[in-house]
Amino acid sequence: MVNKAISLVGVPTDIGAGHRGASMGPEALRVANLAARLTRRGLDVVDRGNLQGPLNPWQPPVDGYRHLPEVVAWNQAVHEAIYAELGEGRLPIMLGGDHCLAIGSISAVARHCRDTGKTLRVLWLDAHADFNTAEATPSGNIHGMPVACLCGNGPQELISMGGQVPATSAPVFRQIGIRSVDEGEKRLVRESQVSIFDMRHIDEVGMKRTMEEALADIDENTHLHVSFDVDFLDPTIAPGVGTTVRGGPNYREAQLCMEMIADTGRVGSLDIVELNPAFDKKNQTARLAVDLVESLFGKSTLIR
Ligand code: B3U
Ligand code: MN
Ligand code: MN
Repeated sequence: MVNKAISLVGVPTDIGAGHRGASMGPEALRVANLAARLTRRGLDVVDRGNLQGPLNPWQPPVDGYRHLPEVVAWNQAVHEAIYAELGEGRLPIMLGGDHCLAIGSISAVARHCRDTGKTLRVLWLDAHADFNTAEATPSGNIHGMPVACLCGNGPQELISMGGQVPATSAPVFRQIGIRSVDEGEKRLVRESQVSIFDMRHIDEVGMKRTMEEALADIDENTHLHVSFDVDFLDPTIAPGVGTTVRGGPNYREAQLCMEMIADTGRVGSLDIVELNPAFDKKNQTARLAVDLVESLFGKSTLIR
């Protein structure tokens, strides 16, 4: 259980995505009652409303990147907001928005960890490795690049966010649920020290052992950041995302994943990203995301 006050920070943009609509994610999570459900768990929750930034100009890539100046502007706003919340001793939940925004949030968390002497561990729950570069990307969409940027491989404006280049490093990451990696991206991932627990691994050893491995060596000095890309989930239960990839974790596996993270008691910040209400049915994916976030904050079926 976390005993910190929680701040919800909405970031209504799809600036880094390949489909429009993730900009509606923050409101869909509010409509699914995220704040009230966490408050009901006894947590002190404040909704800070939405950050502001440029409109999506919907342009083709320039030098391998789509909308780079706008992506930088949104991430700067995210960085400042998340860093401020952490500085006040609060636990920020970023309501995305697409996954490019993790550059701002995780660079802020890394900066906070440097300030406070904490050890950062990032759990990256996603169907994708998000390790593309301008050369490797098939799309130019920066939501496919945040992990590479955070590890120092990307445009100067994004890799220098938060003052230190790189903002963090590959060994900090544990990627879970991966099942779609582009050809050029595969080589980059292999050459990096990012730990990947892909779907084959989960199939072979199960979610329980996978999470034990991903959470190994966490101690009381660890700040756990969870970057929850909703396309982590199997599309049969979570259709409301821009890029569905079949063969993801089912409801029970996803619940166990969240419960085991909760059991560590070390969650210090969270992103909920890539929720796209334009693809959803009756807000079911938002409601599922809220269920899972409740588990992440300590809800379990039995009293343990
Ligand atoms: N790897 C592809 C697709 C993608 C990455 N992240 C999402 N989609 N959500 C790319 O465009 O980089
Ligand atoms: Mn992602
Ligand atoms: Mn994804």
